Amino acid sequence: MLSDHTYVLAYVGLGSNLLSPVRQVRQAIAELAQLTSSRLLAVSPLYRTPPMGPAGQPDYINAVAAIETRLRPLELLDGLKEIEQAHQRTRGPERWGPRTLDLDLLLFGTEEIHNERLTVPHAGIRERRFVLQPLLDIDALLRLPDGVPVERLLAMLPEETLLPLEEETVSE
Ligand code: ATP
Ligand code: 5RX
Ligand code: CA
Ligand code: CA
Repeated sequence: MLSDHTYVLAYVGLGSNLLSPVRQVRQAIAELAQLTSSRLLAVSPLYRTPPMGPAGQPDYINAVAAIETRLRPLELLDGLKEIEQAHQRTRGPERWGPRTLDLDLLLFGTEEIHNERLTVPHAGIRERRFVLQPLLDIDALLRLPDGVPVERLLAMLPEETLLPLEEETVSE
């Protein structure tokens, strides 16, 4: 199936900073593995990261998952939003406030998508170490649709190391 061109390799960013974030992210990974017409291929290590954007909220747990999918981009987005809802994601008064679970569609093959509901590659991808480092962990040679290596984007960010929570093993 890996060679079936009707499958697209998509990358999903996971983030949580409320109600046991590690548990939220682990559970979300299990739910991503159950997405229809899709297969979970790889998961990065989990990282504990200081909040970017609004300060004064808890640290985040961030990770990235690679998924092979036959869903179209908006169908995949709907699936991600369903999983967020299953985690009681609520919206406070403030933009970018703390959340139980955030699932962002980072990359969808080499497609560039710009519509009302979806911007792919994700609009923040180039500036966020907590996204770029786990992408690099999964594929050290990964490039964005414009051809820029993720490795190069990481090198351009201000020096700061992300420490993985622990090594995640694939087999049990
Ligand atoms: P950011 O997108 O900067 O990380 P956020 O994750 O807090 O911020 P949300 O409130 O979760 O933003 O999402 C708002 C809307 O963004 C969603 O309802 C969705 O329609 C839209 N959106 C656009 N592009 C994407 C994408 N690539 N992945 C997920 N949602 C997206
Ligand atoms: C807004 C991200 C402004 C960066 C956002 C996360 C900037 C976060 C996350 C961490 C947000 C979107 N911080 N902040 N992890 N999401 N560490 O997932 S809100 Cl500059
Ligand atoms: Ca986000
Ligand atoms: Ca989001």
